[in-house]
Amino acid sequence: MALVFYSESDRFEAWRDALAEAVPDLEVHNWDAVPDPAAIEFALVWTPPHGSLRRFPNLKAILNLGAGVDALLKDDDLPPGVPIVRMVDDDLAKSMGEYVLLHALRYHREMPRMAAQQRAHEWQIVESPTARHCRVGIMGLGGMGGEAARHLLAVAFDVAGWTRGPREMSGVECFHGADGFGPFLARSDILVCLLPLTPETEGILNRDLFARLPRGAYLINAGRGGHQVEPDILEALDSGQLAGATLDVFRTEPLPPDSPFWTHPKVTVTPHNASIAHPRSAVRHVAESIRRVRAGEPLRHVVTREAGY
Ligand code: NDP
Ligand code: OXD
Repeated sequence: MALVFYSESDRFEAWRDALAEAVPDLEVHNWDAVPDPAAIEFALVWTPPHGSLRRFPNLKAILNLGAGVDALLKDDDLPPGVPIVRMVDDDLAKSMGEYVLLHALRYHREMPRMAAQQRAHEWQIVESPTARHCRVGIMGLGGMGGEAARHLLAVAFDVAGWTRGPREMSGVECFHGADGFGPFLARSDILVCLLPLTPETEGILNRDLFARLPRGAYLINAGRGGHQVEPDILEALDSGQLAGATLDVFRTEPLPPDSPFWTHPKVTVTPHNASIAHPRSAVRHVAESIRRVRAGEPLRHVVTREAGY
């Protein structure tokens, strides 16, 4: 059995070594060094070139190196019928939980205001209520959103989630679908976007949505840049409808040097590193998918191509 690897942002050697330990009898080949394409049964990839996976006629599974499969699904020439498995990993989720908790606490404790006061040598006491008085709304309660919710609940934020279909999660007020969207937004002092980018969610972070949030709400987007209507974010910040935004993802990445987000006083930019899959932990998920294929067991975390996630 053999696996081919493609990524411009993950290290082949690190994955090769992790796989050698986790699945010792698996042959692992880098993209440009595949001796026999017909022997390849697994593709472990992040945004391979358009149409290129067709080159492997015996693929049994495409294993995505990230949780989001939007970039992969842009390829309209993927091998038909081959299951696509998205990345699901404990460390990946926990890292996202930390990111969301960090920025929610920063807003809740008004750290941007404290920083401005410090720059102005201004000693002005600002009282923060405890987190249970702060309502956080998470768009998407999957692997990422679910773990973000658990991190926020651990410090007693008042947490709600919004999903496509009905969901239950202990301690979280759950909303779903179009009917649930308005009430969900109306109770989100801090809005967190952890949706996948799909035809339904493209451009969802727009002027209409911001108008339905409490005035002075905060936005944390670690989903995808494609969720953002970026001029609408700037407009909402400038009008005060949004008090601040923490953005990990952008329409164009890397963020161009002349983007107004870099210097906007109400914006925190992070370079799409809210959470990154590391082979030392994520190899378990890859090995488990391979084991399942070998054992003839159904794969888990398979993407529904039509839904886009
Ligand atoms: P999952 O597939 O586990 O969860 C997706 C969630 O989004 C589900 O709760 C789903 O609802 C909900 N959802 C999907 N479509 C809609 C819709 N139209 N309306 C309302 N809710 C919807 O994905 P993950 O949690 O693993 O990942 C989410 C995204 O996070 C990734 O696609 C990626 O874009 C981003 N990400 C970003 C990272 C970063 O570093 N910035 C790192 C990792 C991921 P339901 O439960 O009903 O299916
Ligand atoms: C992912 C990401 O989808 O890193 O995993 O964005």
